[in-house]
Amino acid sequence: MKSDIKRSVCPYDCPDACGLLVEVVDGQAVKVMGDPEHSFTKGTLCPKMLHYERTVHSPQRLTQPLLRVGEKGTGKFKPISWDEGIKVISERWKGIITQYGAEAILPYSYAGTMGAVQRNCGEGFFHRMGASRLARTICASSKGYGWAAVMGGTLAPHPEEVGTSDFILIWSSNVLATNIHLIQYIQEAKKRGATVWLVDTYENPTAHLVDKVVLVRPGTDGALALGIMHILVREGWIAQEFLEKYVQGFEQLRTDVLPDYPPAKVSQITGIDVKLLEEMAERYVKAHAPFIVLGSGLCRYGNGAMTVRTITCLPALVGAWEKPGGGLLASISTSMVFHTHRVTREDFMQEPTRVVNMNQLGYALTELSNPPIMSMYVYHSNPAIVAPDQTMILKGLMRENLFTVVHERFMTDTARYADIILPATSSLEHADIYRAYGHYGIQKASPVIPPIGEAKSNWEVFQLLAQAMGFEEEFFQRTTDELINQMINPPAPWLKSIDMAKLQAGRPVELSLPENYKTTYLTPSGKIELYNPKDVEPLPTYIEPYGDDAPFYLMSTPSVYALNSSFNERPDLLRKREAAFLQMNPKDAETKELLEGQEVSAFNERGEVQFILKLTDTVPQGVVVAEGLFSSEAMPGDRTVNTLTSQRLTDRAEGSTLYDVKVDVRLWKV
Ligand SMILES: Nc1nc2c(c(=O)[nH]1)N[C@H]1C(S)=C(S)[C@@H](COP(=O)(O)OP(=O)(O)OC[C@H]3O[C@@H](n4cnc5c(=O)[nH]c(N)nc54)[C@H](O)[C@@H]3O)O[C@H]1N2
Ligand SMILES: Nc1nc2c(c(=O)[nH]1)N[C@H]1C(S)=C(S)[C@@H](COP(=O)(O)OP(=O)(O)OC[C@H]3O[C@@H](n4cnc5c(=O)[nH]c(N)nc54)[C@H](O)[C@@H]3O)O[C@H]1N2
Ligand code: SF4
Ligand SMILES: [Mo]
Repeated sequence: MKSDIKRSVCPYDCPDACGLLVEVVDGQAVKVMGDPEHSFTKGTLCPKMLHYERTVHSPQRLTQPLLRVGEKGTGKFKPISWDEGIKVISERWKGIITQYGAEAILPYSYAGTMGAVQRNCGEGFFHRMGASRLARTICASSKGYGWAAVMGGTLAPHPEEVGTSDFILIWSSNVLATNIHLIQYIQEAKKRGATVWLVDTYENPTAHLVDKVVLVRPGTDGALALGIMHILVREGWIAQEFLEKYVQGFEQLRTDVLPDYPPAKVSQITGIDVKLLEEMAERYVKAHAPFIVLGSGLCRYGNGAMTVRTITCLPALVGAWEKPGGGLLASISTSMVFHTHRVTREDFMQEPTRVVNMNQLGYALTELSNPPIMSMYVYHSNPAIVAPDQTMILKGLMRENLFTVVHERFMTDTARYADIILPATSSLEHADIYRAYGHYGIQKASPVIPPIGEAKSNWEVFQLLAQAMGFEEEFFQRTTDELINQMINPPAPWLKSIDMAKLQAGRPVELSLPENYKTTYLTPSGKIELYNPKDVEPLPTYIEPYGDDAPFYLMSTPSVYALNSSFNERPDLLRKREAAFLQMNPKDAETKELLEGQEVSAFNERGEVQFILKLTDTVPQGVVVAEGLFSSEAMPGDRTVNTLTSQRLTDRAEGSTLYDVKVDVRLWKV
């Protein structure tokens, strides 16, 4: 039988955005490989995507629209036709709009696919409707805020820089799981003699790759950064010329802030030994080109934005930005290369509508009034598992008068609560265009196989819904390919530097960076702003995280074998994860009289979740770790980890505080 190799892109919410080669036989994807032509991912894939064909052709794929026939949440549905499904939805929505107004309808979406069209196309539809808007801040909005407070719109360093650094600080990231292709550059640097440290709250799996792990008390990294800066200034280890030429506000930071953070005090806050603090500062300054790989874990605290802002100040003090291999990589943004507004269509909104924060969905579904949320349309997200405060969310989803539609590839926990489920295509079945947040590549993808069953893409569904709602704008007639073309034509200035024919042909292309971009600061002052006069708090400082009144900080961190709640459909990957473990230090277990392998429950004022206890010295006392977001089916009990997390927001940018949560632990079953 004829076999074709076709190009595609990994659609998941991962900085690497790998180029894929898909072997297709008779309309079936039979093998998925990395594309060697991709300049960052170079033909290798992570363990999750090596067998993406198992996800795409999984027997668990939803293939038909479904209508609920049982109690909410019980997962009892009967198949219906697309026509019927669209009719029921549009009629319910028209009724809700008449009775409550369109703001009673809430779209809920996040990052099931990162493709610029499929991810964003619902916006145009819901803006036209006048629905409530969703503040999509669950991931790392506070990180973006913290970076921008110091660096404005400055371009992030090319990841290749890591390869020429001689001191790499992986700060709050588990790159082995979340940014696996960065490791090639880390290894390259190590071969040249670089030292690599990890700053984290536990020895996460990346610890195997590094020379030293610095364990910090959760949520206190801001104090750590201030402590290091205190030592740099105390010792006169600062890059005076760089500061004079490129930096605003060093004097204010030096006199108004840093004296408050001597090593002894910082040690008390962070739990890091004074000696180690001194060593860290010395290593940082004595390195020729120190590089910080800044993960997102630490931004998900009540002080997250300020923490990121404070750490972002560090490279300026030692002039790291001037050196090849020096700097700090928080996240790469190339948003200006696509005309995304042509898909999000803010102009369709007659007047600004209500904004609901996605981190406070529980509150929105149970308490919000004027108007209450009467319908929710969920697409490429799984809020019953990924969003904080599961108890409140499930209470909301159980509301008999809430009309819930879920557009999904699988019967997720959220889908179980739907009134109508619509089957979604996977990325191999629809077209899109992708950029990345871990490199400067972009790539277009065409469908490589036909849709599975009756699945439709996000855009196809919005087109059907628009028609049924009577939205007559020509926009809703455009094909996916037309939307893609409108995003890149005429090319934005930055896009002019690339080979458009190559992009159109679906091959990976890389944007080129301007010369001297690492010393070109796109801030209001044109300098790195240690002092930011536009911020309510013009100088960095340390703010305490929220915490809770409980003994253990809970880290619910990414798993190597899953991506948020995606990949729960894969028995092969679930087997690798073994079970939903709660990792705890043996000394804490002794105090609590708990034993390895016992079924325990972690609990706090928001609820209780069952886990299998795993004892390990890689987790310090006072911290417990649950890697990966499991479906409720894969848990020992009926609840999943976000029962324990809270709807509290970050200090700025309304981000999630998913790690700023404490629990107690007790025996559940022997
Ligand atoms: N395999 C896999 N890959 C993924 C994901 C996944 O779930 N699985 N998720 C994807 C998504 S959506 C994102 S946003 C990225 C996130 O990827 P990264 O930016 O790498 O961030 P996280 O892995 O979320 O950060 C978690 C790390 O921060 C640590 N941490 C938590 N609190 C603190 C703290 O107070 N201080 C310090 N120093 N460390 C702390 C945790 O212990 C953990 O090791 O990864 C993406 N890639
Ligand atoms: N406790 C805790 N909670 C977390 C995190 C954590 O570290 N700890 N991480 C947080 C972070 S960083 C993030 S970004 C969020 C992520 O939250 P989400 O964006 O909700 O991510 P996923 O869990 O991957 O769910 C995506 C869903 O989209 C579906 N899907 C995929 N492609 C398509 C498509 O083309 N169309 C449609 N309609 N559906 C599709 C998938 O089947 C999947 O069920 O989770 C957050 N939640
Ligand atoms: S999840 Fe990340 S590392 Fe894995 S294939 Fe996709 S982009 Fe690449
Ligand atoms: Mo994320």
